[in-house]
Amino acid sequence: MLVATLVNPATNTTFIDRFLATAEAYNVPAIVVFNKIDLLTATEERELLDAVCYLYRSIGYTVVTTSTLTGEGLDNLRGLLNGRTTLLSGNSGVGKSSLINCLIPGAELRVGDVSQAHHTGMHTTTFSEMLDLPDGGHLIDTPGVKGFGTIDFERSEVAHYFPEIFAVSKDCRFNNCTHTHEPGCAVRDAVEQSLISQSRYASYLSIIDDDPNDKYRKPF
Ligand SMILES: Nc1nc2c(ncn2[C@@H]2O[C@H](COP(=O)(O)OP(=O)(O)O)[C@@H](O)[C@H]2O)c(=O)[nH]1
Ligand SMILES: [Mg+2]
Ligand SMILES: [Zn+2]
Repeated sequence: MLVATLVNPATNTTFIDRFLATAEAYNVPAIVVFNKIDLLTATEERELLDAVCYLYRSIGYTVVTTSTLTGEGLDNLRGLLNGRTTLLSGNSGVGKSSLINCLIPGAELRVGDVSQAHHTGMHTTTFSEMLDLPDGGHLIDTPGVKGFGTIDFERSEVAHYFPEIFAVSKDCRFNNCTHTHEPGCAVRDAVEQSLISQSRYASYLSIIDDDPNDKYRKPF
């Protein structure tokens, strides 16, 4: 489960796409949670939320929108997590620990920034930790992730981990098409026709441009 936020902080879409591509590569089902929706009060912000939810749902991902403040979306999330073991990932400050505190009464994970961090005896998210969900299943809290490399990806297989790009790539003229410059590329056509999102295509390009020696240091 990737926890993301559109504001405070704004999660980079490349980061979301790297996470999802890595989950695809290892056949781990992924869900995306957009948290802190209570902060999205402006019309443009609500429209952006609708657009990103639509984008990732149209690719086939389960997307949930939540607020740990208002409780919106939490029942939905509970239903998805029930009886399963789920690892929470996402940038620091998006509300992973807050979500766990809502889902597991008594978990009392420490939330917020370091300045609030003088409560001895409370948990800090400096290591991964597995907690029991009240109705069965487990949650694994992880420290905030700053970057997300794409370990062990061959340049030619990256498209396999973007389901909508992979589907369209069957129509490329060349079967070894990298979807960057080749004539008759169905993927670039689909991007031009807005059938594939610009941001997803940009994420694809950023992964195939990764320097294999520098995969852990990308600031995404
Ligand atoms: N407005 C708002 N703030 C939230 C929400 N969830 C968490 N926060 C705040 O965001 C900050 C970081 O939360 P935390 O759970 O520590 O994030 P983590 O680093 O991902 O574990 C804290 O100040 C929380 O109170 C939410 O749904 N809405
Ligand atoms: Mg935390
Ligand atoms: Zn192509």
